[in-house]
Amino acid sequence: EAMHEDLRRALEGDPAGGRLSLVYQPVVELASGRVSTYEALARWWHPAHGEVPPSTFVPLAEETGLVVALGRWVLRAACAQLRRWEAAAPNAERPTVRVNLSRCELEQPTLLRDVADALDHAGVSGAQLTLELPEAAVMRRPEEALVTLHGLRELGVRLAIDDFGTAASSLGHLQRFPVDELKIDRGFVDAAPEDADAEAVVRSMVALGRALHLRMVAEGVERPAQRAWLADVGCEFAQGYLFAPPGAPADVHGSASDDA
Ligand code: G
Ligand code: G
Ligand code: MN
Ligand code: NA
Repeated sequence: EAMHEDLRRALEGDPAGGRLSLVYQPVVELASGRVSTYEALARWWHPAHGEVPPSTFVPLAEETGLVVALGRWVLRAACAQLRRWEAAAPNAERPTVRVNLSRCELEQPTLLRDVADALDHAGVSGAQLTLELPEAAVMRRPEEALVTLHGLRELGVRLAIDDFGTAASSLGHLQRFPVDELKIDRGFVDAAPEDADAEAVVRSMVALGRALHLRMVAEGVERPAQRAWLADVGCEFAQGYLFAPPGAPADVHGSASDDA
């Protein structure tokens, strides 16, 4: 009965707990229209309840001690997918992937080892992995986060602040954090460019990020007018339904893939 027991089974690969998978959503370079990388998003298909959203099962995992196992599963599955993309297109540029971490995952003492193990196990380079860290997660205990972020950087992974703008970053911390990228929360992108306040806020975020030499990614882009305006204000990358919704890995690369 208990949902977390089913989640535990699914994490162990027992079909009685349903099935975990990853879908992938592209990040597009606005100037060229090229897909630059893919964000992995976890899905859980439960035998009785159907699709359970990550906004439900990630907190469930956190409350029941399954969060370490879930994080390991996601990292391993995403790195394994990198290998399959490489095998399917050996002469292409090395594929890259992005994985989301919750605050709780960021604060796990096993995080560095788990990331290193996932990379080693799949035989992929740290440079092929970006970790998306919610702004609220890194800003909650910034001194501790700083140590973790440096440790992650030593593994060669890239770091992005996700949902940027939602948690009142201290600009001092932002400047000191070894991050590569800011993802502007879709709440700001939604209303822009028509809403003058949203327009000004996003424009300022892009200017700030560029001044700090950070790559800027706008999320939740749904309309052509947003795309044109973002390119105009100097945001180089974007993600959203306008380009593609999250999809199965075979869809995103149009080539062979096993089930993740
Ligand atoms: O995929 P969807 O839009 O439903 O994602 C909803 C939320 O769940 C997003 O905030 C996303 O970052 C988070 N999420 C999706 N997949 C994962 C995952 O593998 N791990 C963690 N920690 N969060 C995830
Ligand atoms: O917090 P995070 O950025 O990881 O959330 C990713 C979530 O955003 C995914 O669940 C994905 O389905 C959703 N998403 C991606 N693109 C769009 C979009 O253009 N519009 C809306 N409304 N949601 C989106
Ligand atoms: Mn994200
Ligand atoms: Na986000």
